[in-house]
Formats: sequence, structure tokens, C-alpha cells
Amino acid sequence: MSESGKTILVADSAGVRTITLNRPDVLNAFNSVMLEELGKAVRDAERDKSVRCVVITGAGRGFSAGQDLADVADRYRSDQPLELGAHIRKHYNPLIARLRTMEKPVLGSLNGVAAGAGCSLALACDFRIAGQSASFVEAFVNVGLVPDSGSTFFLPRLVGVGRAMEIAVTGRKVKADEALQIGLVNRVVADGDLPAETAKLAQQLAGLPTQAIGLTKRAMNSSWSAELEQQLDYEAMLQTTAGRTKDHREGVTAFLDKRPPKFTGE
Ligand code: T3D
Repeated sequence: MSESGKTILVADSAGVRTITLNRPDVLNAFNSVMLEELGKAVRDAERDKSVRCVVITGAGRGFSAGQDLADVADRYRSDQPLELGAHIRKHYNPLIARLRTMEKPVLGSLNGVAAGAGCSLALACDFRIAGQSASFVEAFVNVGLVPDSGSTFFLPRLVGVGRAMEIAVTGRKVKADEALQIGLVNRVVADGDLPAETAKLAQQLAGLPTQAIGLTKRAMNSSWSAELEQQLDYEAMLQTTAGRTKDHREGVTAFLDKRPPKFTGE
């Protein structure tokens, strides 16, 4: 089951669930309604077995400009000390954690600028395909903040600590071509081709052995804090699980029969 909301659009097509951030007038900045709706949409996508690939994209010319600063303007009209951590823990952290632990592929389709927590959201996806006019801005520094919502975790892992520090502390715009060169995105396509290329890639991902992908995510996540011996053992354990799936049997049988496999995600 899929449900669009006031601030997001949700659509299904052959195992692919596309969630479109839909506040184009503010470059899809996250207000509290959008954070609630996006959190629910991601939870629903995770739970729905018919969904075998999740695409996140933005309406209009932006992917997401991060926290909607107008939505929290009241905070700045008072002299009370600010406490930003609670908002981040309540809304952003569970969303980012779920994208990483969701046992299906998540594809960020970057149609424009991804700034602040919007940049973090893009980095938390498993794959990123970008239109030529997409860009990344770790905008936090411009408002005197620390990159949050996983940016300090994903950025150095994707591009190395030296580059990550430079991008984070300058808050400069990283355009699509540079993003491709430094490993921030997997592919760059012409803006006009982004929807079709996204659909093609998402269909391909949805046709893969979904459980094997989920277990691969688990293994990759665990590798960040594991010793080699632990990781080797973990891989063996996950392989036992993968070996019991119908898709494993289908993959081997198809190979021996010299025909393309037909994976079902079971
Ligand atoms: O709870 C907490 O606060 C902690 C959580 C923090 C998480 C964060 O994400 S902190 C970082 C918040 N985001 C930003 O600081 C980014 C602010 N936006 C920008 O720097 C620029 O808009 C962009 C670099 C993203 C894009 O620039 P540009 O020139 O392409 O577009 P623009 O003209 O600046 O923006 C277009 C409209 O979107 C504009 O509205 P207008 O003038 O046409 O009515 C602009 O005000 C609005 N907009 C853009 N970003 C935000 C926004 N409105 C509210 N909040 C935004 N973040």
C-alpha cells in the first residue's frame, strides 16, 4: 500500500516505490509535516514486501534544501537557549538509520541541489544518480552548525577525510561533474534523461535478489566497525542465510541451465 501526503508524493511501479519530496517552492526543505510524512513513507516502504527498490527524488529544481529555516523561525525570536538535538534525534536520525538498515536498495535520484540535511539524506542512500544540474552543499557551516543527519559519517567514507573536511567547512557547492569524479555519485546524466535513467536503474535493482542485497547492506554496515576476522565470520554467517533463499537456488539453476535468472526476492 502506498500513500501520498501534503508534502510528498508516493508512487509504485513494478516493485519500485518512488518517494518524491514535494515542496518545490522552497527547494523541498523539510518542515515538520514533511519530516513526519517522509518518516512514515520510508517505514511503509521498508515493511511492504512488494517493494524491492526505493527511489527518493525531489519535485522542481531542488532535491532538498535541508531543514526549513522558516519553519523554525520562532526559535530565533526568543532569547531562550536553543536545544537543536531533540529535533534531530526525533526526526532526522531515525530516518537516516532506517535508510541504512532497510534490507532493500535505496536509490537517490538527484534532480537538483541537495543542501544541509538534504545533502545528508542523499548521502545515506545506497546509490546516487544525478542530473547534470544537481549539486551538494554541506550548508550547515553557513548557519553556524555542524553537519548532521549522518553527513560526518557518510561524507568522509565516500570521499576521504581531507576532501570531506574541505567540503564541510567551506560549505561550497560541489557540482555534479566533480561529485562523479570524487565518488559522491554513481552516475551523472543529462537533466532531461534523469527520470528515464532513474526508472531503468530502479527496475534493474528491483529485479535483483533482494535478500542478498539486504544482507550485503548489513555486511557493509558492519565492516565500518569490525576487525577483519570478525567480518570474515559475519560474511560466512550471512552467506548461510543467503544460501537458504529461493533466489540463490534460482541463480545457480539459471546459470547451469544457461538462461537469465528470474529473482522474486524470496
Ligand atoms: O533543527 C535544526 O534546525 C537542526 C537541523 C539542521 C539541519 C539542516 O539542514 S541545517 C541547514 C539548513 N539549510 C540551509 O541552510 C540551506 C539554505 N538554502 C540555501 O543555502 C540555498 O537556498 C541553496 C544553496 C540550497 C540553493 O540556492 P539557490 O540560489 O539555488 O535558491 P534560493 O533562491 O536560495 O532558494 C529558493 C527558495 O527556496 C527561496 O525562497 P523565495 O525567496 O523564492 O521565496 C529560499 O528562501 C527557499 N529556501 C531555500 N532553502 C531553504 C528555503 N526556505 C526555507 N528553508 C531552507 N532551508
